Amino acid sequence: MRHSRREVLKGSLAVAGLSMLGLPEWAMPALAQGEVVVPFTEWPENFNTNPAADRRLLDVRTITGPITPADQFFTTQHYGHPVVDPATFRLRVSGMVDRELSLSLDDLRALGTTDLVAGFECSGNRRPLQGLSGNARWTGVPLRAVLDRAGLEADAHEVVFFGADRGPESVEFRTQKFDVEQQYGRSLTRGQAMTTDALLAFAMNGEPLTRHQGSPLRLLVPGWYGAPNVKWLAEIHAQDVAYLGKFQTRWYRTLRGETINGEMKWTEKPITRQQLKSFIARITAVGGQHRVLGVVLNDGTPIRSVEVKVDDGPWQPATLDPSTREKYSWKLFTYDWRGATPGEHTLVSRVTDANGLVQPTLEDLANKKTFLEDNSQHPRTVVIS
Ligand SMILES: Nc1nc2c(c(=O)[nH]1)N[C@H]1C(S)=C(S)[C@@H](COP(=O)(O)O)O[C@H]1N2
Ligand SMILES: [Mo]
Repeated sequence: MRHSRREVLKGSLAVAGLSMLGLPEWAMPALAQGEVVVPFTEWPENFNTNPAADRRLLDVRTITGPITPADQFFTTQHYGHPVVDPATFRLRVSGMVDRELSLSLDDLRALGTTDLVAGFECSGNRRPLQGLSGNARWTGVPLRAVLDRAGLEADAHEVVFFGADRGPESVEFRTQKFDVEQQYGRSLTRGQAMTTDALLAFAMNGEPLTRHQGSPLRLLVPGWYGAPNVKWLAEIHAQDVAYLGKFQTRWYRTLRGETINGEMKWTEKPITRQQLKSFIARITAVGGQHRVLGVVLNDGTPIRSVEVKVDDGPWQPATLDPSTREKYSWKLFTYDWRGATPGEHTLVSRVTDANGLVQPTLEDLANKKTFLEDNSQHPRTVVIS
């Protein structure tokens, strides 16, 4: 199922094969001797990767390889980082199921584990930092295996995931307001739960999940934005109706003008699959040469091309890193910027997927009113001396 170890091995052999064919090998994005980062002029002066005790951003200028180390992986959440003891941990599965379950980590492992590389960003990730993004290898149990074990009843149309973290919320109803305590909750429809490659992950990059990343267990929906990846997963609850919790229906939604039946309609949709996006992570200089490194994120649809444009020049093809070709991995790309002249320059990337979908410009997104899901082309400015 999905990316077994054997497939992963096959993938890396294919990469090795590239160099045997005499094609240029991917040059590791780590800085070469004497290579220096050219500052982005739009970068905030007092950039802090830890703006709050429970929040961390990735400094995308420091990306050194396809996999983001655990101590650099971004972390963001609504109610702080709860501590859950892996030894006494039990995942509860309840509601409209044939068998209610209470599973230890060992019980979960016994259902069969798999691993895959998945990159994701928070739906609020945007310019100039783009630091609410990362890429890791996740190991866990396919969600389907757990749902099959419990047996979803015929009318169980919605599967709700609750984290162990909780906090006070004010729920509005017409003219009233109710102060209640809530857990972080997200849901998938039965169809989404059974057809996505969703994983109940207990390890990241081969190590048990850290507290920041949701120890001991989190939901991972590959190809989707971060919000559905419920950390400190405590309960799975099957029900017959849609889940209307705050973080499902109110906090993470996009107001967009769309043409439906020839008429503009303002739609409010939950964030789900990642919109096709690329951004330049850094520009470096070594011995008069310039190199651009960037990142592509999407829902797992194969990528056709990434291009880079310098000032008003033509779009030029960038090179995708073959070690990031796994379906849900973020993709890294490089572009050799030749003949950079002194002065200010603007560089921008755009990605096109196998269906011909092209990353939009900011102007193309004029009818997107709320700030989430900003996948617009992101111009970076640098000054070459
Ligand atoms: N339990 C719980 N899970 C959560 C959240 C949360 O507040 N509580 N935040 C979500 C959001 S909005 C994002 S972007 C991702 C961030 O995952 P990370 O901290 O591992 O990068 O976690 C998601 N899972
Ligand atoms: Mo998020």
